[in-house]
Amino acid sequence: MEAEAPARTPEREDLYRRMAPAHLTPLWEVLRALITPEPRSPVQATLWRYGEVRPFLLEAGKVITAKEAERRVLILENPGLPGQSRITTSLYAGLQLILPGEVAPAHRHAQSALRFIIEGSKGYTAVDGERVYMSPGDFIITPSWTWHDHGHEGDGPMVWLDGLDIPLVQSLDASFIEGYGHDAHPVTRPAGDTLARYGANMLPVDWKPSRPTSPIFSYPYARSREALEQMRKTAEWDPCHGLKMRFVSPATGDHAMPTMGTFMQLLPKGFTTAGYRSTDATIFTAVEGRGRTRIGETVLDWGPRDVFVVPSWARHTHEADEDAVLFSFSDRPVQEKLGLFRDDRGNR
Ligand code: GTQ
Repeated sequence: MEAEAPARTPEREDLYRRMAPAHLTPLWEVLRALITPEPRSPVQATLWRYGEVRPFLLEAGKVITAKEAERRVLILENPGLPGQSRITTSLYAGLQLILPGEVAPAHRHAQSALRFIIEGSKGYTAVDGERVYMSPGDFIITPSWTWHDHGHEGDGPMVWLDGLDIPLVQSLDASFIEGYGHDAHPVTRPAGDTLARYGANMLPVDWKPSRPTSPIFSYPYARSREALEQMRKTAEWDPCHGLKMRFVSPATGDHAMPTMGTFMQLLPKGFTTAGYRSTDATIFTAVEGRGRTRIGETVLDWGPRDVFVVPSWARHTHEADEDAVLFSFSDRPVQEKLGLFRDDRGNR
C-alpha cells in the first residue's frame, strides 16, 4: 500500500467534478481514511466525576419532571463526538434521575438498555409487567422491544447509569419506539419472579430461550460482589484485568445482552494491571474504591460513582489505591459475533 494518496492533477480533478452529479467519487482519494491499518477512533478518554454531575442532575429534577421528559437523563457525550449523543462510536450512556413518587412512562424500543444503579433504593423499573427493584451496584436489563416504565417508592433521588446501543441501531437504520399510552404497564408478575425462575441455577424444565437477551432482568450487586470476594481467596489475578467476570445468560452462557457486553472486576488494593488494549471501547464506573487509569498520556483518577471511557485500541493500565470494583460495558458481543474483536495483552 502506498503511503500517500495519488496526486490531484487537473485532469483528475476535472473527472471528479464531472462525475459528482452522477453520485460517483473516486475511492483512491479516500481509501487511506476508510481502511486504516488499525482503529483510529475520534473517541476521547474522558472521565465524568459524579460529584460534578450530580448537582446538574438534581437541578434538572427541578426544571422538568420525569413524565414530561419521558426519561430525565443527562447524556454523557464524548467530547470527540460533539452533538452526537454518543459516549463511544457505537454506544450511548447517560445518567437518569427519578425522584420519589415520579413515573417515567411505559414505552418500548428496538434499542436494548442496561441500567447500572448509582444512588438510591426502592426505585424500580418494570419490564413487561414485572417490577425489578434497584439498589446500588445492581445491573438491570431492559431487552429490545420490552415494555418498561420506571418508578420510585423510596426517599431521595434515585440515579442510574443508562447504557444503550442507540448509535449501533442508528447506524443500521433499525430504530422503532412505541408509547404504551399509560404511565405504567399493568403489573402481571410478582417482583422477584424472573430471578427465581431463571436466576437460581435452574430453568423451567421445557423452557427454551425466545430472544437473544438473558431471561434474567436483574443481576443484584450482593451476589456479584460476594462471588468476587469468594474468588479472591485463590488470588488468581489476571495481569491485565485483576479478577474480571462477564455477565451471562444462564440459557446460553453467552453475554447477557446481544449488543452490549457487561463486566465486573475486582482490583485489590495496590494492584496495577499490565497494559491492555482491545477493539471494544469500554465504559467503566467504579462501585467501590479509588484508583486511576492511564491511557497514553491521559490519567483518569476515579472514585466511587465516577464514569469513564477508554477508546478502542488504546493501551491502558488500571491502578487501585484501595480494593476497587469496576463495572464496565462495551460492544464486545457484536464484534465477537462478526469476527472483529481483537485484543492485545502486549506491553509495548
Ligand atoms: O429508560 O427507556 O437513557 O428510552 C435513553 C432512552 C433511557 C429508558 C435513556 C431511553 C431510556
